[in-house]
Amino acid sequence: MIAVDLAPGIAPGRDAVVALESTIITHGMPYPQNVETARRVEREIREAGAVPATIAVMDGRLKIGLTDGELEALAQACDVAKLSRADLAACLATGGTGATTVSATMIAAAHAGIAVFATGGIGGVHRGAETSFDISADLTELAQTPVTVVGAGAKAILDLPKTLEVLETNGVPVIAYGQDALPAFWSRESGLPAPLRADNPAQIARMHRARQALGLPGGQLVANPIPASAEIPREVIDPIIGAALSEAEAQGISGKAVTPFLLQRIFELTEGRSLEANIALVLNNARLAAQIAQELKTDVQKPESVVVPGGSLA
Ligand code: PSU
Ligand code: MN
Repeated sequence: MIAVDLAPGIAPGRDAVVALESTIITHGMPYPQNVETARRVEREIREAGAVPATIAVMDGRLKIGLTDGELEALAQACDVAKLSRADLAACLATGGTGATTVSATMIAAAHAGIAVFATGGIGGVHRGAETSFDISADLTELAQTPVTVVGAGAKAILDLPKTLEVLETNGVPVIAYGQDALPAFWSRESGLPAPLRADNPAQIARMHRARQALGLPGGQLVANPIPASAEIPREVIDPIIGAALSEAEAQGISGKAVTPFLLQRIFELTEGRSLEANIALVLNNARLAAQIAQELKTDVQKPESVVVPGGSLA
């Protein structure tokens, strides 16, 4: 048995709930901007009419929704484990504490009956994966756990064409929001077309329902471009990403340490601009996720049926 603590005020059957991850707090941003952002993201979701549920493991308990004190403790801790699908159960079984990545957050959200999750950007296929085999567990999670994940695309530190290929192979819909191009985290455009496009939250909710109606496992990735006022154009960020990647290679950084190392170095090399952009895109994703969660809730009450010869897929 595992201990699941659903915070008071979070009722996935009743409310439009948006799950939030905690690795972005512990490994993705420095203190105190990490906790400030976590609080602002929660506020943004409430103001948009939904209920936030930040997910983490604390002392062996799976927390769906954190108190402000827990958020602060997590943000200040410097030795918190980074939990993906592979580590979640072990952390719970041993009474540990850990921050959930996209994959572990999706598992916890689905377990609690939460269908929508907002993050910054998912992990993906790392550059050089043809030799390192470093492919984030986020991709295979999207293939099997029924949660709609709103991110600003995959992080631009990755090999984006390969990331799209793996998502395609695994049957994961990648839906650009309001544009044809795939966004690239800090930049609005990656130079690659997105496989799919949606222009409003209701369409995304219908796509989520249609997958359920077909009995398809897995979720979908909504790639929401960073607001134009906060973006770092590709020509500015690309050489910086290149420099950070060379440093990671020279220092032999590997495995779980790669993404946090790169985000920290890019923060330093951009003198904080990458963090400002990261905060703006997370808030933007939280707003969209709140709208999708509300649409999904209304959708449950008024399912839109798809008529097929001989029956209905609603
Ligand atoms: N989005 C951000 N910052 C982050 C992450 C997402 O804006 O730090 C985290 C997520 O938890 C994601 C993880 O799952 O980075 C990817 O790590 P890896 O590449 O090791 O799979
Ligand atoms: Mn990895």
